[in-house]
Amino acid sequence: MRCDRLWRNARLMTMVPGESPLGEVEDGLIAARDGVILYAGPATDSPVFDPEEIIDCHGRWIGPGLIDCHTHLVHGGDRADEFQRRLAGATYEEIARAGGGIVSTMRATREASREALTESALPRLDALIAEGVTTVEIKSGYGLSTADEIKMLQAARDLGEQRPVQIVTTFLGAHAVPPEFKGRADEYVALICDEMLPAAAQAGLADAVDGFCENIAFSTDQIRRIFETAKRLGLPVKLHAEQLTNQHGAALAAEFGALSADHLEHLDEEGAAAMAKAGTAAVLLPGAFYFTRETTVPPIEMLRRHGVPMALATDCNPGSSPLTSPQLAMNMAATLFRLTVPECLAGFTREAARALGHDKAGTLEAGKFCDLAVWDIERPAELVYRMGFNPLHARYWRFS
Ligand code: DI6
Ligand code: FE
Repeated sequence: MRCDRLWRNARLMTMVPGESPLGEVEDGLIAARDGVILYAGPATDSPVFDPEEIIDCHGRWIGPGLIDCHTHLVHGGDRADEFQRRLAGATYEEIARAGGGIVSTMRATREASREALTESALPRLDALIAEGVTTVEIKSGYGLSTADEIKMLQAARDLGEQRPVQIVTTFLGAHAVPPEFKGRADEYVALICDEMLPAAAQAGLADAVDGFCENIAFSTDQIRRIFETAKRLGLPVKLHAEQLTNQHGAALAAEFGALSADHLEHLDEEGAAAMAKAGTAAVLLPGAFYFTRETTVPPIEMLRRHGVPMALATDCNPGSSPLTSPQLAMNMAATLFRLTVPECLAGFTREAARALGHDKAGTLEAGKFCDLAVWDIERPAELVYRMGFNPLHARYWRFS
């Protein structure tokens, strides 16, 4: 059978659920054509291929390209000054209430052009790519006006033109109430539902709709209105839920069949049960937990007990998680949340794909996109164990 490329002499972590936790294959082979996997499995069971190019992996491990399923990669400026204020004692909530926080990034984002936003996000995207990332979700949420939210989503899409990576975009107009709507949050929500979200959807710029459900952001009633609009427009939803307090946002997200509920430090049993029933994934964000010095750990054991799928992401954003290392995020998930090595690796591959509703990535299987990360390691646990060391040998994204 003709194929474009064939990788041989590889150890595979296919991440296909089965007998071994990572779907390990000792003497593995992958064949791909037109950017899609034709075969991934034991060399002994492989059909005979006639490849254009053969890559000898010399026993290295190949896994699915990593998927960062929750980022705010596109934004103006940074918040290093705010970080310093927090070191001097101010809390995240105090800074947010005093007009800093998300709103200060909003100002910098509004001032930046679409091109400048793309330009400033490229080094962050390159950092992810350098660690084997092949799919990145990017949210809006720092423009907070129709034109500026559209500009952010366009900048995110532009990143996908400039690098060999799949960009998935999420509309997050309900990230914060912009200053011109101070004290009139309901009116801002009406603007989102009547104008912003329909405009983003019509322009084909939103793959999903997100919100920040929190006492310093939007109530469940307000999020419900936005989710109803998303539903009308045929867009899937997800939610920043129970990050700082328990608002019962996860249960609301589950009610709308959300792809994911994210953060979840303050999730309760009812929320977990609702998520399990709806098939809503938990996206855990240890970078934000670490950086904000949160002390309540997400209820991992409860999520396991209910069988809620767990994904991991960097949450790369200037305020609560200036993190561009999925490998460090895996280490943090293990160290701070006590996730197992297979849970960490699945969290950045198979379960991250699920959290994006992406059925063509996240595992090494025939029919999936040929998004591969080749690792110079002896055993998969090294990817979770090391801190600040990147063993990526090569990365393949479909045709490149
Ligand atoms: N939760 C977070 O941790 C980020 N957004 C959100 O809804 C924080 C974003 C920021 O501080 O800029
Ligand atoms: Fe976030």
